[in-house]
Amino acid sequence: MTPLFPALTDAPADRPAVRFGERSLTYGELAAAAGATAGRLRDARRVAVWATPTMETAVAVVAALLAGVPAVPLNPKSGERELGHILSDSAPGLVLTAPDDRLPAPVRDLPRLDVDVHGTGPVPVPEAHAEESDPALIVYTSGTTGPPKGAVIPRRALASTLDALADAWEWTGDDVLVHGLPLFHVHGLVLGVLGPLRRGGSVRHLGRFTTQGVARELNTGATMLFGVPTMYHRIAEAVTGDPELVRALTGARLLVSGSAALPVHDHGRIATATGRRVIERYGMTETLMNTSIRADGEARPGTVGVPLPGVELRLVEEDGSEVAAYDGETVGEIQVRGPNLFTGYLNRPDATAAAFTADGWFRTGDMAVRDPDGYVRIVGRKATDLIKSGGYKIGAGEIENALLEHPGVREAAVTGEPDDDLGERIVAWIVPADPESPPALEELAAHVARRLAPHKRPRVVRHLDALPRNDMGKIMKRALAHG
Ligand code: MCA
Ligand code: AMP
Repeated sequence: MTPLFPALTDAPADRPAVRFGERSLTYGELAAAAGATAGRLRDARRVAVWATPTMETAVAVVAALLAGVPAVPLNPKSGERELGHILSDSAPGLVLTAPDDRLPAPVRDLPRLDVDVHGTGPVPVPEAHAEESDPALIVYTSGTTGPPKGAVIPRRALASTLDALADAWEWTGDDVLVHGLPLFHVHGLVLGVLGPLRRGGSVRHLGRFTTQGVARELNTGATMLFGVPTMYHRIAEAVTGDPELVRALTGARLLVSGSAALPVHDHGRIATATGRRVIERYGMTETLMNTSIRADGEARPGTVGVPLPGVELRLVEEDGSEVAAYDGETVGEIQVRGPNLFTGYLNRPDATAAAFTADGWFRTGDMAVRDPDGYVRIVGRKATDLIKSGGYKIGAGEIENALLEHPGVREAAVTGEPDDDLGERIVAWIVPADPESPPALEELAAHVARRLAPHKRPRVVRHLDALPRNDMGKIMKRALAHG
């Protein structure tokens, strides 16, 4: 297949590529460092990347792609239980880290390769003879029950989604992207790091999202901003009374939100303060990007735009029949097909088979309507047991399982509740083992954060005498949420 990153060999060596805080690499330096690291991966079958928001992560992932070795990004804040599952499921041969990283169990048991961002080595050409169907990344994503599944993303999907976005957004090598997204998910890693590099442009990562960081970078040459709705909500809160932020947003070429719905209220506040419209795109770990508002199209708040080039999208009713109407009313499940799709869940043929229809469409589980001109409006989700909090997808089942391991918990149910900042907040409904001394929120939050990840911790705990159950003994979550 043609190279994923032509600019590594073709761009002027002194062209800026990646910046994290004070540290930056040009294309020449990135090619040398990633080339050197790639050279050390030749014998690896699969590698893990300790995906801190640092230069080392960017170099490590580019190196793995150059070497044709699939990379598994790890959330460095994940707890032992979650890391243990991902490592045993994906069985990486080594972990790529920054030299000063301290690794927790069980990651520290892997052979480690410290990435030297100043290393020098030839860029493997043509990218280790990789095929377009070869796995590029394995990204873990939560389901309704059980531990996260590894979505196997082929090289073809990376190339096609990034090129489709370039078409939709008029994204070129002249763009300078700023963001503060985590690098262990598709949004921050694929769109936010690999995207600019495929275009021959540059990315400035904030290390940690702040509205001040966004303002500083957009006021000093950055042209695009990517963020989850929580970040735009925080921008909307800060923008009135912050002339620097107003100037930054007003001058940006493109403000893009994704990973969850951006409330119309926040769209409106940003538009009122800056005259600028945030545009939304819709994707999934399994599908990469499916739809977007186009740079040359109408920014219509509450919609995620139109299917990207190469992506087939249909709405399907409960009985399997296709929604023919473009009436803004008839709801169906979004199903997609195209070169942007993953190839399956690692070691989970059952889950993979269940995710596709017989004729090869991927069932997203997202419910939507279509406007007469094809704009897609997401109106809900099939599974009530999936929660989107801060743009992270979180399965109720994995948190319930973790809560049930706490000695103070007899029964547990987890739901999502609307939250202005996070979109949804995680609520734990608990039947305490001892009603006289129920476990406190802080205790349960720390328990979940330690096992799974801090973003999966409950933000609210409610104690009950018993969980509402139907005749079959199944917990009635809707009764909880509305009770
Ligand atoms: C708090 N913390 C704790 C605890 N309580 N740590 C351990 N135990 C506890 N009990 C720590 C947290 O680890 C964190 O540490 C800090 O306190 C604040 O935590 P939190 O409140 O969770 O963070 P936040 O500041 O509210 O984060 C908001 C955020 C974040 C920055 C918007 O949610 C975020 O980065 N979201 C992005 C999600 C994303 O990229 N999703 C893409 C997947 P510290 O201070 O050290 O950080 S979706 C996708 O990829 C598809 C394809 C798509 O469409 O995009
Ligand atoms: P993840 O599994 O973390 O990749 O999350 C994918 C899910 O995020 C999708 O199935 C949607 O439910 C949601 N999502 C992503 N982008 C948007 C958006 N712009 N509007 C609404 N939901 C979105």
